[in-house]
Amino acid sequence: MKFVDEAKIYVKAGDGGKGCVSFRREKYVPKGGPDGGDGGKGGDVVVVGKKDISTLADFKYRRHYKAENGRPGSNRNKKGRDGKDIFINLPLGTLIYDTRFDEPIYDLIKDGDTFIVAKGGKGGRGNARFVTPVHRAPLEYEEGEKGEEKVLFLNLKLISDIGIIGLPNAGKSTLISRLTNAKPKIGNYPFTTLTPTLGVLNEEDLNIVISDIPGIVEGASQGTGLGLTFLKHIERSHSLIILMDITSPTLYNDYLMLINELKAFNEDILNKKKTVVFNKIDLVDDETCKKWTQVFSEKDIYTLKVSALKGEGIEPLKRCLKDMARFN
Ligand SMILES: Nc1nc2c(ncn2[C@@H]2O[C@H](COP(=O)(O)OP(=O)(O)OP(=O)(O)O)[C@@H](O)[C@H]2O)c(=O)[nH]1
Ligand SMILES: [Mg+2]
Repeated sequence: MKFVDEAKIYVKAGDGGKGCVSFRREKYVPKGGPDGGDGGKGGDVVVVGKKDISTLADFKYRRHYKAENGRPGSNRNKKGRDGKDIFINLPLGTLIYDTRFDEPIYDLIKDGDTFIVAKGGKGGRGNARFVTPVHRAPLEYEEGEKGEEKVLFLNLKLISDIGIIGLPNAGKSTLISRLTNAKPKIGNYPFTTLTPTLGVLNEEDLNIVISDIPGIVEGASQGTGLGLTFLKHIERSHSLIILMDITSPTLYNDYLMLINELKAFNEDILNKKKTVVFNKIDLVDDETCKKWTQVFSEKDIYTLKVSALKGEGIEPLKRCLKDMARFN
């Protein structure tokens, strides 16, 4: 299914049912008392967080969500039936905005989380409720309250502990498939990954969620390549793996470029804990590895070395990720 991470939908809660005006008719009782029942409540529109949904793709096709209206009250003090609620299932990490306001009204984080995005209207009162000692035969009743209606903007920002970022072809997808249960597409060409992927690394008592996003190229902040829109999916990660292809002759400049693009997107991202990892060490000699380690350490950047393909260095990396997760 196509990955979609934004959508706009219209939601309308049910209107309350109208109150009833009625009088009891009983044999031998010339004038029965009022017995008009209240209207039922309108159904709510409720959003539900679902861990098995990963995209907002459904909302490209269906944009209107209406809950049922409450039924009118009837005679013999019978209350109208309440309208049924309607449930909209959303992926975890969906921020929900009422388009009239800037701040989100809710952030769906946990599986099974629910939130009422539009409240159903209250049912109107029937005439039986207007009786007073001096007002025995009221004709008053209330209309039901209108249900809320809103236009919602849904903005999915995936929730992961650790995000993997790097240039295209650095081996990000190979690494996530080595560390977790994720099985993303891997290819020897740039932009193999077109949509973010989540995977879970189970280590002792920890479940560390890792995300793999499309590669970032120079000028991404200006829209080159796939741009930077996918970076929003690592905004919530507490730490980052910056994965570098050690076969690049311009490794340190690649790193600076990446940092610049991140900065252009959102400076806060640079405040996250970062681990720089050199990948593809199986393709270079020890000299090259030492040289780059030195270049980075002179800038106070500590680096780990792995071969995501061959599995070398993966255990130390896992230990490091575990510590990052534990002390975040
Ligand atoms: N020799 C070697 N090749 C690797 C290693 N890691 C990844 N590769 C290869 O590098 C190529 C790119 O790997 P991917 O995992 O698709 O890279 P990516 O960073 O996800 O690329 P994009 O999704 O396009 O940004 C593939 O041909 C991998 O087999 C490694 O440690 N050693
Ligand atoms: Mg990839």
